[in-house]
This record gives sequence, structure tokens and C-alpha cells, in this order.
Amino acid sequence: MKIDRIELRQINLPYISPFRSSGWTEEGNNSVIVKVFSEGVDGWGESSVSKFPYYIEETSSTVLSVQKEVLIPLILNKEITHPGELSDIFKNIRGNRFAIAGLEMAVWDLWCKTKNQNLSKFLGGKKERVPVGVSIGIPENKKELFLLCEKYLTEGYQRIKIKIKPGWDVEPLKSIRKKWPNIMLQVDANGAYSIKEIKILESLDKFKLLMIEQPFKFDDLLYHSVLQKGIKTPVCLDESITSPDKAVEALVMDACRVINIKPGRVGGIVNAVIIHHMCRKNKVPVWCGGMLETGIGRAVNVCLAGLPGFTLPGDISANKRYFKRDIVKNPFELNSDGTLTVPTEPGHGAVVDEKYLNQITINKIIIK
Ligand code: OSB
Ligand code: MG
Repeated sequence: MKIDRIELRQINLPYISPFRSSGWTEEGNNSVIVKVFSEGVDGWGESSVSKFPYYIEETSSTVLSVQKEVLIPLILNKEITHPGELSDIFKNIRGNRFAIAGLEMAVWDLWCKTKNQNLSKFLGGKKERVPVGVSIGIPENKKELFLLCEKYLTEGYQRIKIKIKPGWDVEPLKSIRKKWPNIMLQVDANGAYSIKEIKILESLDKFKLLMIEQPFKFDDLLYHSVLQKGIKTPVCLDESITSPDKAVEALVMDACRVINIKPGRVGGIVNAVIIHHMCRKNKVPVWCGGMLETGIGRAVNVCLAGLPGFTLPGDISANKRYFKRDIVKNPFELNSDGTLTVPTEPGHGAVVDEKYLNQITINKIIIK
């Protein structure tokens, strides 16, 4: 297979409401959408970054330029027999993992379509449905938090994750646990705590949380391992796990007992699957994280979550939890058992609404 044309689009797709984490707010999805072509067949991918480098160093402009100047020249019009070869082709590239992942996803989608293979099945997915939860950003006040919890629990989501930061942790958790003593509940700090605040984190043990996600800095392992050794609640790492090697390091150090897998953060689907296999072998539960993706990245996530080691509910909610209108014609709906249905079509299964995509595109480049 030779890729003979690639289209890159920077988009601006507004969220239903702004999403607030401990250190930043997202107003809309500013991903780079990748479309690759080979002899008339196409494949779609998403580098789910933002306008600003708050979650990771990459932004939509760095992704666009690295894909255009560095990555695409290495694959355009070259013979590719399997998407797994991209790891080798890109082996000397440092960082820029979301840029690599968006391109790799599109090549996987294209390749699976030419082989009439479903992505999830091909990767070893066995599940028809995957359990999902919802991630709630930091609200204005407790009343808003309650209304949101109520809404998503009524809709049938299996677990709630709330974003926390110093000053917004013990109080909201106390209130939630008072009203819902038994729901699956977890927290995510996106690195907002310093080691001096370890006592607060230790005190969260009493809330019977499913996990505490990334309390310390985005690249830390050491302080996370100090915390994990002192509490019963599993520590989960998100930002700190940037590759299969980092995942091994984290487990050896006991820096976490759960891993959040996002294909973009680890440089693509192949690395995500490697981490999954390694964790499964070592009986470490994993779950699929989210980047508030469009329907394209979401379809990839649901396919990935179909693998057997993804035993915990993912941050993969139905498209309408994020967007009034998404750029796909087949959005996911929440099943009554709190799951999403894994696609079975060739590729990842997202059917792109190109007319609407063009409306929300702010910059498009064609490389051939
Ligand atoms: O830390 O998991 C995170 C969104 C953007 C960037 C980072 C994170 C998140 C979320 C939302 O928590 C997950 C989702 O619903 O897509
Ligand atoms: Mg996180």
C-alpha cells in the first residue's frame, strides 16, 4: 500500500460547555484531523491536542507543522505493508507523540479498510460493549456538581470522575459520598498537588475511590510511588506514562496500580496495545482515557477499549455529552447498561460528516 495524498485540518468544534481542569479550561476541540488516501480508499485519524500546551507540550500548530515537515515526508508514496511499520519509520523522532498518533490512526483505518478488517477485532478486541463513565470538569459550585452527577448517573453512566485541585477535593467528595455512598467514583488532579500536600491526598483514602489519577506533576514517578506505598486507594497515572518503557518503570517503582491509556499520549495505537498487553500479563487493570475527542478519536478509543485488559470504565462518553453536533454521522449512544457498543465495520468505523467538518475547519493543507 502506498499513501498518495494526505489532508490535514485544524478544527474548532465548540463543546456544549467549557471543560475546566485544575490548571486550564477547554472551550472547544482544536484537534488536527488527518485524512490519508491510497488509490481512492481513505482513512481518518485525530491528533487530539489543544490550542495551548497545558496538558502536553504539543499544540495544534506544532502537530500540523511536525506532520507536514517531518512525519509525512517519511511515509508519502512509500510502500507500507503494515501500519506497525510506522513505529520503525518514526523511531528517531523524539516526542511529538500526538502528531505521530494521529497519523498512525489514519493509516490503521485505511489499512483495515483495504483488508476489510475491523480495527478492534484486528487488535485482539473481544468485547461487544465497553463500560464507560463520565469525567466532570471543575464546576462553579457544589450545586452545579450535584446537578451534573445526578444527570449523568440518571443517564446510566457507570462511574463518575471529578477533577480536583487543592481547595476543591475533600469537600466535594464528602458531599458526593453522603448522597451517593456506593457509586464508582474517582478523581483526577492533572498534577495539581505538590509533595507538601501529600496529607490531603492520603486523607482521600476514606472516600473509597476507585483511584486517584495523576495527583503530582505531569512527568513525576517518584512522589507518586511515595504516595502509593502509603495509601490503599490505587494511584492511576495519566500524564506520566508517555511510552511502554515509562509504564514498565512506573510499575517497577510501584508509582501506580492502575494505568490510564490514551493512544495519543503514548505515541499511537501500537504503543497503547503494548502497554495493555504488559499490564494484562502483570494483572494491572487499565482503562481508556479521553481527550474530549471528536467522533474520530472516540471511535479509535472504543475499538481499543474492546481489548480484554480494559476492565475499568473508560472516559469515553457518548458524543452528545461533548458536542451539540459532532463531525461524524454515527455518534455513539449510551446503552442502558452503561456501555458503548464497539464498532464492527472495517477500520475504526467512524463515518465522517465532511460537509460539517469543512464548516468547522479553520486551516486545511493538502500534501501529495
Ligand atoms: O486528564 O484525563 C484527563 C480531558 C482533556 C485532557 C485531559 C483529560 C481530560 C478528561 C476528559 O478528563 C476525558 C474525556 O471525557 O474525554
Ligand atoms: Mg487525566
